[in-house]
Amino acid sequence: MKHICLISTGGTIACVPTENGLAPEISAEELVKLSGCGSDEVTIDCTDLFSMDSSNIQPEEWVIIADAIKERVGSCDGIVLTHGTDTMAYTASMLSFMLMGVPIPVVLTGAQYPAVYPDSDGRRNLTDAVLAASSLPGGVYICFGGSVMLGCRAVKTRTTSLNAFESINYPYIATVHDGKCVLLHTPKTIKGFSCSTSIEPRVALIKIYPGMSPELLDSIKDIGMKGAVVEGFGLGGMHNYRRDHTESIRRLMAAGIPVVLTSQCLYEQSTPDVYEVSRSLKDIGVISAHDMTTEAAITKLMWVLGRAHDVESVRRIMDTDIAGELTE
Ligand code: ASN
Repeated sequence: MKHICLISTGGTIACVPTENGLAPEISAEELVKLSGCGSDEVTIDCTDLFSMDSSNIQPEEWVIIADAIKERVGSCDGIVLTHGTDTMAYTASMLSFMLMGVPIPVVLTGAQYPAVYPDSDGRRNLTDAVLAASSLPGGVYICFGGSVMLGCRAVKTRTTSLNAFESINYPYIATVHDGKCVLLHTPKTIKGFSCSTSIEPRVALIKIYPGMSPELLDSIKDIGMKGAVVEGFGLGGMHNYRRDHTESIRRLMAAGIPVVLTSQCLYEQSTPDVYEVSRSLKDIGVISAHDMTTEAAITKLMWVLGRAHDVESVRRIMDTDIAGELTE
């Protein structure tokens, strides 16, 4: 008999139609009843942590979620967290860092359509997530549309389709069908569980576009940002003439604000090494996100800034694989 803790936080899976649109109101207990995910082989212990559209999930909620999971590690075989899909990849990435080395599976799931709708994907997703949480090795995952992904490699790539998430630059962990969770790839084991929720949310995420004013980058210092992720073009290029972004990034780094370079492309790695136009970014010491997703890069930077304060220490941790988010 497996013992699973189900923690609900809201999202479409828990929504009901209201005068003002879909609003999350269904409890974890009701979700279990609707999906029929309990069985003779599993007991499910339900907790309603909060009931929010995930567009409102912020660093404060991540800390509450991580603490709720930490409290339950040791008293159950796995945890299922129901969550809205819109920011699920951010939460899964942040939990991967906050709960580094978690010895049991923590499986996030949700739905594109409310579980109360007759053709909702939510009931299947929840049943699949309970199966995944009963059988996977320790780690943070997203289970959605029959696929299980490492939490820090998942990205929401579709607004309405049932296969809303993809695993980016990393193999799928498992597939769930016909009541079976089939392991496809075993993630590396991280020894020693520690829950570390100290983070620095004052981090900017800036997408470069043709003609963008470099003052936009400069201004993040004036509004108190402690770090930035910059999405460059392709491998990580950006203007270095007429409007010189490199010079703005140099000023930020010199002021002790670490800048992480990532790509606007979803797949494959970013690097300032290849093109002349971005070589000076390397010279000024920009930190490469390598093949991390933007969701992993921004949440990792918040987490790293919670424990490291100078640019070189931040670089060292950003360059180190913590939870499978990075191919070293
Ligand atoms: N707006 C919803 C949420 O993220 C979307 C969903 O769950 N499908 O909470």
